[in-house]
Amino acid sequence: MSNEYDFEKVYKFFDIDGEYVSCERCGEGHINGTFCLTVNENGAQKHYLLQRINNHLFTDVEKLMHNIELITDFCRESVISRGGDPMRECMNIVRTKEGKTYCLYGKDYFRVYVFIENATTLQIVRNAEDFYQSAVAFGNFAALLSDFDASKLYEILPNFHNTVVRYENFLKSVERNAAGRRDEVSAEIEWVKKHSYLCNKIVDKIASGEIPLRVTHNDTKLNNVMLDDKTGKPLAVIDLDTVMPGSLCYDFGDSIRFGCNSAAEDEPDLSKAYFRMDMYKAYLKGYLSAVGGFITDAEKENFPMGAVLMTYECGMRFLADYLDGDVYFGIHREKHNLDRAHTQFKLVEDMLSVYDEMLELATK
Ligand code: GN1
Ligand code: MG
Repeated sequence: MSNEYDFEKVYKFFDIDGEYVSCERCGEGHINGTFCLTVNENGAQKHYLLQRINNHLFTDVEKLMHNIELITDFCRESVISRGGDPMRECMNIVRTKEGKTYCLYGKDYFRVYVFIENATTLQIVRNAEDFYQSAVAFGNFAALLSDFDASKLYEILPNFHNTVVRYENFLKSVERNAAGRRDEVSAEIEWVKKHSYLCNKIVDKIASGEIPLRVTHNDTKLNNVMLDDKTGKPLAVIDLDTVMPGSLCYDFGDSIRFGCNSAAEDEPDLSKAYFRMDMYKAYLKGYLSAVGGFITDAEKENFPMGAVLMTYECGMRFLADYLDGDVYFGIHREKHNLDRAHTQFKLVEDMLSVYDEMLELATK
């Protein structure tokens, strides 16, 4: 796997001392390719995080990196001002020798970050304490961004969490039937259609101003928080590609989607995947402790709907990609996207069945 790209040539673009040793795939993202680059610097091994940017999705890499540079600079200043360690508690871009934040090699775009040593990301919640901690991390990140001037950011992926638009796109995928799989998944398609009454629940409230637009992360999966191996405490929020104007209801909701699943996002055995209220409570407590001081009642009241919608939307996106022939999300096995869609639909049903309790907990 290590020679997917000519890493030895790519790393030379960047301002990195030391001789190339290796570059191996790491990380679990579905969009960009993430690799751990090792160099030998005066006899010591040093690591970097090298990513191939998916420029089919992020078509304007310049604008993408403009956003990331602003956000990482902003985070670094805040870490420094509170006496933290800026090399471990935020993402640090390694520039090219020409001073750019990315390089183009052949047809591929690459960027490099400083590797955060002795830190882990979790693919599944281990315990309520971890999840509570990740809630505090995402909540603090939201609090930090509440001081960020949104007008400085490009909206990198417009309508990213516009569930109404996502549904329209889903129907187009059904119509196109590009991979010829429509008949196989007719039950799943019907399920999505039956639940489409959910789509506008938050979109309309954002449009009317009832729910405020803020600068949000938009991809608040548990595996986008780095935890310190020694203390178990969160170090940094990572994956800043989708930091854009959005809703905290979606940020809250996407964490719930991923972390309140008793199983992995792609668990094929659906009997293992169910919604965990204990984890919901833990996340809510951590998140409110960080954002409670500035969020509005309308946001809080829509946290549970954010969770339902993010899960519905993600399931619909997985199913659409299955219909399209697996062109968006990276897959590692046959029907991978379909397995992912199934867990999401199961979770939506679970959440709807305990919705009143979720709401009561969020608003009490
Ligand atoms: C993608 O690449 P990754 O895993 O960080 C996707 C998210 C989905 C997520 C589902 C830019 O994120 O929106 O929620 O997969 N990111 C993009 O696991 O589409
Ligand atoms: Mg991501």
